[in-house]
Amino acid sequence: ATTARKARPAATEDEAALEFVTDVVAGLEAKPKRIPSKYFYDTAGSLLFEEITQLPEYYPTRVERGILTENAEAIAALLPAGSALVEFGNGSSAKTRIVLRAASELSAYVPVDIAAEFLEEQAETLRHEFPSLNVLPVAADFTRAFDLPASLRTVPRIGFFPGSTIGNFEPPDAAGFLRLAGRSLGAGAVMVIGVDLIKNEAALHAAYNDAADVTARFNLNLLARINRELDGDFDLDSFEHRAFFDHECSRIEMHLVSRAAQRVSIDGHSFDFAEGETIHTENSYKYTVESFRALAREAGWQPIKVWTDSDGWFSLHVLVN
Ligand code: AVI
Repeated sequence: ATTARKARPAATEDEAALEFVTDVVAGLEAKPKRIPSKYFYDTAGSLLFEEITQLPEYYPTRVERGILTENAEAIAALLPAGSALVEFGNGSSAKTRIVLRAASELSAYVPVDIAAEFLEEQAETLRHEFPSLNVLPVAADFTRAFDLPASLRTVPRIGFFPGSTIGNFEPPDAAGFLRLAGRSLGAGAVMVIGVDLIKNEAALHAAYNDAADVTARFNLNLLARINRELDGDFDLDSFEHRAFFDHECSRIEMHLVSRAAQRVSIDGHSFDFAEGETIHTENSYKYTVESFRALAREAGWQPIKVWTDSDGWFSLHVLVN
């Protein structure tokens, strides 16, 4: 078992490195230039994202935590006793603990994440905090099909996907993810999912253009990561952060704007930038309660309950498969 556990992350890491260089080269050869937002999250990027979640302007984390705290008992009541809670992501957040504390009759907690080492560390911490809970981490890319531990074959499953991470998927991919999650979790499974809502543009704009420039550093870290891991020579001072709300698409777009005409080399390839040309680095889709419910239905889930905060800024949905 020890060998299997060690071999899996190593193979996954090699594949991930190859996919990173392939995606970056293809993305910078495309017009307009783009890089998938999943590459934000190396160690430095994950720490910067942690910092973002604590910013006064970045309401999603705070508001969702409030919804979970206020409705923890009602949420727990919707989860069948003896179920396994399968979190899409590493479960390092305070939100996981709110659910684990309220749903005391869970048989297991299964965080699923690609970052194997961090996942195992977080699992160990949770085992100490919840000694009677069976914590069974799965090192896998949760956007693809993965196997749940065999011991859970006959146990009802609950999916947990907080943080509005679903908003970073293109809507067809969000539906695809939900469909796949439905297959992994099985018929009759429950899904608890956080979804950020459309709101006044000033609040949306501020959340992605914070005064302390943490989001700018988070965005620019992508270029620093390419320099570190792919032998790139991006000059970070000659790119700047841009984020804005696109009404038509109901999404925040993040870009890195080239301040000058320049040539950048990465892994032996060169890329030319015109002054003002951008790399599109992220979309963060915002939904209405109804537009998200329609997406969930299209992906085979039945919406049974939704909570929002009193301002209607964030929603927490319960879906049944
Ligand atoms: C992880 N995800 C939900 C964040 C969001 O709000 O779309 C990522 C983020 N990008 C900039 N700030 C936060």
